[in-house]
Amino acid sequence: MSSSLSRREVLRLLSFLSAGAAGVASVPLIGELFASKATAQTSSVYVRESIATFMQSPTKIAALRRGIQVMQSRSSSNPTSWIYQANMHGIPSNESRRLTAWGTCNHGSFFFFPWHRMYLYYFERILRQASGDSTLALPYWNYSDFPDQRTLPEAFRNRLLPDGSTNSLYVEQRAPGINQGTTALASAEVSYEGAFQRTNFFHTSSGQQSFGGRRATSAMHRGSGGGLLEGRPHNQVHVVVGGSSGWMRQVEMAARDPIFWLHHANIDRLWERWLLLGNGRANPTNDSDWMSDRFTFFDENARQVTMRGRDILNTVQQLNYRYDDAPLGNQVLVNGMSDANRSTQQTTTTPQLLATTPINNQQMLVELREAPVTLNLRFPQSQGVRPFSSSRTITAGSVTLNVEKVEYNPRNSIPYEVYINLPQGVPPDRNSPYYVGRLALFAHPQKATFSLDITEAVSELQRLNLITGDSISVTFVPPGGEMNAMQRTERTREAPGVVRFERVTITTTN
Ligand SMILES: [Cu+2]
Repeated sequence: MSSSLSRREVLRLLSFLSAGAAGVASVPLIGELFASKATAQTSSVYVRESIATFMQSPTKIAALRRGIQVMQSRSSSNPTSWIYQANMHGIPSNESRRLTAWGTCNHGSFFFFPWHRMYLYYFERILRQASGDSTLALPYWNYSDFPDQRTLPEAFRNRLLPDGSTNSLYVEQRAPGINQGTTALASAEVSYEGAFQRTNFFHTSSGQQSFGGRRATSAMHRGSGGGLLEGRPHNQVHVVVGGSSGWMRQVEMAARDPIFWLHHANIDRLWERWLLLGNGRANPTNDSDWMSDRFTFFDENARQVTMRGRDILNTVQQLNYRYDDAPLGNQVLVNGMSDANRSTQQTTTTPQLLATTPINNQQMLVELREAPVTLNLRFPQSQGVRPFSSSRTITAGSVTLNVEKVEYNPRNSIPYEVYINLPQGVPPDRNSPYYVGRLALFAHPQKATFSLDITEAVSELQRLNLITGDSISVTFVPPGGEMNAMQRTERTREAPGVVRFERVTITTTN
């Protein structure tokens, strides 16, 4: 799946190039994206650039590092300090203070997107002022469109700069392999296709899916109704970068890692891209809670402000920023999706059970530790046709892997790799068609169901005849090298906690 996805991504890029981004003013051509030239700025609109472009300007990188350093030098009770800002996302367990707006991030509901946009907006203003560079805009990490940009951007990897000074973009608390640049994000971890196929911004009950998350009437710190994009790439990237106990995998620490802000800028950019696809894709502007609920932030003068959904709908007109990439045409991004397919996305059928691990009356828990675990799933007796046989096309619907009632240590647990039908004796490979992504328990409530969209993976396995229709298995694998490296670098710390759950199911909404 991953290799074909990359190919598809390349094709997409090529069709974008040939389309020439006609009619879009001041959009950089791809050649310029890689060149060091800055996008011509005709107005006062700040342009958030891909870090690959941004890094080519020593001036810009220096401004970014300086801004972070200055923020880090401020007292944690100062709202424009690095720690104050990070604590707005989540409060570390050893922190007894509860200052204004701390611990107010929104996950697992349709407030995820607007809250993080507001958070980034004020953070960017603070960072710009701290840097002393009035032109500084937040870069984004484009692991989405370019497979060769899926390792941590180089500027973030080293503790020290060539002149011996401290690199404020570096933190030690990342997964092994991330700071070395040897671990790349896999296609199955960053794919946004499933999310982009959705035309509904929100959903209203569990079992449904949407781009942006379940509807809520008020702020939700840790909800279980995350939208598809929040699941992947958002949660996936958090746990791959953070590993078992790094900062990015913990809600309370994530925003202390400078890469957090570039990751979220990319998520914010993908929201813009989704809207551009049209065909009913829109923000929920009819929802009064989404539009009018107020969230608290601080501006660059440490002045307390509030913001509502209605204040952040248009990034150019209301927030004075845009992203450096062109609005891609519909035909480019939704190729392979039929109209009939798209029209069924909105229907609210209850998910059908395709397969499940056996349930016994004791509700035996499955425990994941340091060794791989394979579970064989059974098909419900009532099923006439085997659910994954070639005679049954499931590619038109969506298929979800559910891990039910998961318990885990939010500060320290292994982000297991998940494989479907991995044959015995075949070494797990995140670039193989069996790989469907991580058990990405980020901001995940205890004993809630973790869901992963596996539509693409299953249809690819079907195409390759790797699902026979007689059986299906799910394998959880600790990331290669993770345990050894953890034991080496964190000998004095506690071992990652056991992950427990009740059962695994595969469901479809078709
Ligand atoms: Cu995040």
